Amino acid sequence: MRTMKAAAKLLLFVLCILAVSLAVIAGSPPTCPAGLSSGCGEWEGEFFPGIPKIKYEGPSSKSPLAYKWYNAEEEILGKKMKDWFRFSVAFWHTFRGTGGDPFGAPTKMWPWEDGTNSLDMAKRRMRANFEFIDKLGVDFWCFHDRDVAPDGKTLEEANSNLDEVVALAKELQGTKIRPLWGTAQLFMHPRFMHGAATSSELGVYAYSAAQVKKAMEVTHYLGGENYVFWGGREGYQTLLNTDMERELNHLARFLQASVAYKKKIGFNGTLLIEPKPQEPTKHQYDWDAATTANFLRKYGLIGDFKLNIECNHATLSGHSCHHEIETARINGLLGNIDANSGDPQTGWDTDQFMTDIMEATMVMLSVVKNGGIAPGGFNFDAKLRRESTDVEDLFIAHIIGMDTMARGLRNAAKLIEDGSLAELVRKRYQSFDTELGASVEAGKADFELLEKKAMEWGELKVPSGKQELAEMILQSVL
Ligand code: XUL
Ligand code: CO
Repeated sequence: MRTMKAAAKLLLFVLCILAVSLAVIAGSPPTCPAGLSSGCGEWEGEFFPGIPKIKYEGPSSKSPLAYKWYNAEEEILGKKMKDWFRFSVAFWHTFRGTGGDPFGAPTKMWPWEDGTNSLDMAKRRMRANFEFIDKLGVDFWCFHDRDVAPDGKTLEEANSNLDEVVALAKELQGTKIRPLWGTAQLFMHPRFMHGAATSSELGVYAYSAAQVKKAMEVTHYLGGENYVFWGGREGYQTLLNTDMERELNHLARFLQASVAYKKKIGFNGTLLIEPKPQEPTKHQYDWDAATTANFLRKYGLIGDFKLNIECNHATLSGHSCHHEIETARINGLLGNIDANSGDPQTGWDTDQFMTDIMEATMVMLSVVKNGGIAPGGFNFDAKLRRESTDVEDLFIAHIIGMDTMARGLRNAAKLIEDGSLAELVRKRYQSFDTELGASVEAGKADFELLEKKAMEWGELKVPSGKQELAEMILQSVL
């Protein structure tokens, strides 16, 4: 039995040697995936062969690889479309999204992937990223530290991996492209299971600080215009084991230290907090825009931070995206938009590209009122569906996301130029455009004066709110 096993092993070995020798004689090892050069080192040629630079062809175009509504250089309301939007590609979804879900294996194995998380693979992916950005014709990208470079056995090793990939990114960016924002991924590794800045463990708090320090440095090095804090696991599962007040105090200290470090390294980018209500924790501390604004005020951070509003997070918190954007705007906190959407029937963060033109129009009405959101922009924190597995789907998804927002902007401009919606709103409050109304708004009308007026006016005839008319006006521009 033993000798039979040994003979079989020997036969296998001889066959292997034969296969490898034949491959060498034939000129290329048989194991190199398509697209890789012999020796399996560098990727040869384009990552997206056959995909042209995406151009504006107008609404009558039937090409899936052309913009129908987004025309980068066209001026709308006195600003080029590209300057209203400052569109950005999210590295994590576009280049690290696998299509895996809790019930199923990854479905996407892009041709340039070799199934590893090596440094070589990280560099190859980075090259694919910049070809994608160039063909899409956008100027920005967003990243987490751990999406772009492999983690290390030690923090030093992780930092050195990051330095190596970021040096290549800087070279590939050229003079035009830069990060809309960078961030640290403080949620994937098991060390962050109780949170990062709100972890019950001091060691994790320190590790998180070190990671943010480094991520901020590389964002600055790459010319990034903003830096994002999404509170990955900053929240709790039950108050039975949680000192909420202490955790929030820690979070505030962490953010204060980040402001100090930003100043120390001369990083002028805006610091952004991205609210989200649940997922992964049951109760995330940055629940929504209003909760986050209150937190920033309480801890004296309101002048140092703005908000990054993500549409899918907005709907998870029971608000519409435009409600969250408007809440941020009226508090002087509208910094950036993670442009995506959820599914109306699915109660989690599905991160879909936005295709709802009505919602996009409402969003853009707020953005226009804000005078734009630069130095922020629109980041596509959105991913392909698990079942969308063609390379061209990456382009099609971004094109429809950009065209939807562009239609939103065009519609918002029509509404503003038409003026009847603004007039409807103005009329609704016209009772305050009086002497008494002005003194109410100036805080000068006391209760005695108001009681006298109420008695004088008697029973009131309260006018219609005209919601359906407002909806009719909105629909007339879609
Ligand atoms: C998670 C999410 C993140 C942040 C960056 O829901 O939106 O991708 O945008 O950490
Ligand atoms: Co986001």
